[in-house]
Amino acid sequence: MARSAILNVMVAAAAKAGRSLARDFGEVQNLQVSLKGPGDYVSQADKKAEDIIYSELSRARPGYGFLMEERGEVKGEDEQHRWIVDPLDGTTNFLHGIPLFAISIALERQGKIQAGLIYNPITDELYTAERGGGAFLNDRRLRVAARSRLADSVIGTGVPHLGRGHHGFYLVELRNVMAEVSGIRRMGSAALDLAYVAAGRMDGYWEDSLNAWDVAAGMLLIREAGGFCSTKEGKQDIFETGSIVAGNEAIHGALLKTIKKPVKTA
Ligand code: 2AM
Ligand code: CA
Ligand code: CA
Ligand code: CA
Repeated sequence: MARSAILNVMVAAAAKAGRSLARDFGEVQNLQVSLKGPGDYVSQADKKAEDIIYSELSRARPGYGFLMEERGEVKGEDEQHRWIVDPLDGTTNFLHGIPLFAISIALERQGKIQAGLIYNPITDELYTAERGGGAFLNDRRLRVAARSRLADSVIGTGVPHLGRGHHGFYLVELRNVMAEVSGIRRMGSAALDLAYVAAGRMDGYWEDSLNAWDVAAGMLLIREAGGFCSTKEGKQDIFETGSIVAGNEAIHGALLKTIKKPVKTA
């Protein structure tokens, strides 16, 4: 598959950062780890990977701005373009030796996501998408799953934890979804969750309290794989509230309805 110049730039940055993450994953017990907030860890591995991506992308496209998890917003001279980067999505998995984590890189042009990449350096699975150009896992074109009933579906989610607000509403959502689906999965990497939905491995996914860098690349992957994603309120701009619901058209619609069902008192 011939990749565009911009995807080649993103793939090269992710490959280099991925080698750094894979090395650090092999010696995870020696990494310096610090706490950003309750339950919110960051390691040297996150920072090294982010530094690599920052310098590779800056060199290839001087002047583009950045929004990165560890650096925050870095304004560029070029106000049309911005990279949205999570250098390590799934830090908790990483620090526990669980090989479910990914690099997520998206390129925004005039406020629209133009290209997206999600890369798991341990499985060497590379997900890429360009606006209007389809979504791919390595060289294979992706399509969201075709199952249209929740009863047949496996649905991914993210479970709130220490430091992520009050959780009562989530338990209601989870109870509603549990009652209607074939299975629920909790992987611990929002970027991989979205990539798995794009690849048709999971039929749908929902989570709250996410940031742009968790979802920017994954949303494009899903849309380019024929899927739908929105906030829980059905808004297209998921950066507004930080919740996300994804799936094919039928599952996306069914999930939106199901998570909002009122609490039943038995
Ligand atoms: P991270 O590993 O990059 O921090 C897991 O459900 C998802 O939530 C992951 O994408 C993870 O991204 C993110 N996450 C983990 N801890 C978080 C926190 N304290 N606040 C917001 N998002 C978090
Ligand atoms: Ca983090
Ligand atoms: Ca993240
Ligand atoms: Ca991260």
